[in-house]
Amino acid sequence: MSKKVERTFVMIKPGNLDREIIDDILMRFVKKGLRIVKSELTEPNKDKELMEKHYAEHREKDFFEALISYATSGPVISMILEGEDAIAVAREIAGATDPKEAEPGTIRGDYGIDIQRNVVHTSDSEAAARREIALHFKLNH
Ligand code: FUP
Repeated sequence: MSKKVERTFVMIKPGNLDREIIDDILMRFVKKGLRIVKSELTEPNKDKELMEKHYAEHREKDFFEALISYATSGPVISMILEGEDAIAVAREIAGATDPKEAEPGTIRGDYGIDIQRNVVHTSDSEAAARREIALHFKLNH
């Protein structure tokens, strides 16, 4: 199958900035060949609407309120990563949603605390990547 250069949106979630794991997380993506096109320390804790839009697909779920409350509990690092098959590669590096199920060697497997505090978000499709990049960086890439 041919590979193509893609961009994906990655976010290091609240509660991780003072855990001394940020450089390791960034290096995992870079070592796999993804380039950091843009990165920003942002404060969605001051922008609940942004996170409600980010997680809009989960609006009807019973965990939605808790998820938004966590997602807006502190600053995050937002990034655009680019590379071959960037969307799938970044999700592989992140690991399964629930850290209990994530393989050792993945970010969530190594650093995830529980399903909510699972360290990173990465886009799950091309449409999601486009939407999330536009939403978080207020522009289209
Ligand atoms: P992922 O694409 O791996 O980030 O996972 P999902 O889109 O399925 O879920 C988005 C976020 O909702 C997860 F990162 C964590 C949170 N979540 C919960 O808090 N509780 C749940 O039961 C399921 C997901």
